[in-house]
Amino acid sequence: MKKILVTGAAGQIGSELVPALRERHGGENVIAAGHRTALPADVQESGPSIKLDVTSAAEVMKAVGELGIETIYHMSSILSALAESNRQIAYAVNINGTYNILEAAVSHNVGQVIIPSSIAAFGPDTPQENTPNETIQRPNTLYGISKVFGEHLGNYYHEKLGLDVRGLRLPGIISWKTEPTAGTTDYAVAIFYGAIREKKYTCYLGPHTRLPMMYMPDCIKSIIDLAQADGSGLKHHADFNVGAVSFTPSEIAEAVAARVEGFEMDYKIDPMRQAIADSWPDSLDDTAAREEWGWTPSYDLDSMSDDMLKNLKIKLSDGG
Ligand code: AKB
Repeated sequence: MKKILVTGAAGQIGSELVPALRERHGGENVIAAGHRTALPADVQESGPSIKLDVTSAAEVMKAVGELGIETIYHMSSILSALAESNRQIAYAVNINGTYNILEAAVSHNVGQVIIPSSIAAFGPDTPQENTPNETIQRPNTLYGISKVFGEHLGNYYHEKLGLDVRGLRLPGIISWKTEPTAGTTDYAVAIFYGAIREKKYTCYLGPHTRLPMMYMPDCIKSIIDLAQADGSGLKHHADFNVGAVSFTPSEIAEAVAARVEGFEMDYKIDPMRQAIADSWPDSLDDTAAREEWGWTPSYDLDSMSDDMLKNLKIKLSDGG
């Protein structure tokens, strides 16, 4: 069987996407590629892995060619908050890395490339409620600019070079396995760690900052469903809105307090992350994803909070 390459396999999404793909396609067929951060033990033990610096065109070209790759899930990305303070690395990974992956894919006849985009591909001029799939984008963060670049480049490689590139604009992702720390939506993960460890959390976004969010099982499902969708039914390619839930810090705090007795949240606003969050949509219109490949999320705020607390308690009591 032809091989699947997952870049960014140590990251929040990559570390859960690899096991999901291995379950479907067999452990030996899914190659986990990481760079600086060590891969989680289960990813390392359940199939092959390589060290891959996506900013090196030569390394990417060699790996894709020598490993006989048929599909690439390009998950490497420097997230919004870190990208603002590390422009050079963010540019190298998010812009050059994406270009290197697409060029290697074309050179080695890769069948399909999945490149996630983000709600960060929108900006302060975008309509914030029920943001349409096609609308003004104009992001004002380096991460957002790199995501718009990835969408356009993906659509270009599809139209001009016949490469099957697909991508979706993911909301903030909530998960218990790998804690994200470089983004703007990460408060919605950190709140659960605070609740379990000390029954309190200090939030860096204001109480009424509404953002689109999604629980990890829905995120993995959206990525795999899009990859497997019949291409003949797709009008969009690298730029699908995918919605799930939308909430504010005060609403998730209420959901956590209903489940963790004595939980309290206070606020210490981080102006940089607040400005980023204020430039992003409150909610997404994902009609195109629903109509073209049958997207439907399963988790709402309550079911997500129940599952997060259950699994994170187990992880933290095991010393994770
Ligand atoms: C971030 O906050 O940077 C990411 C994203 C919304 O893409 N979680």
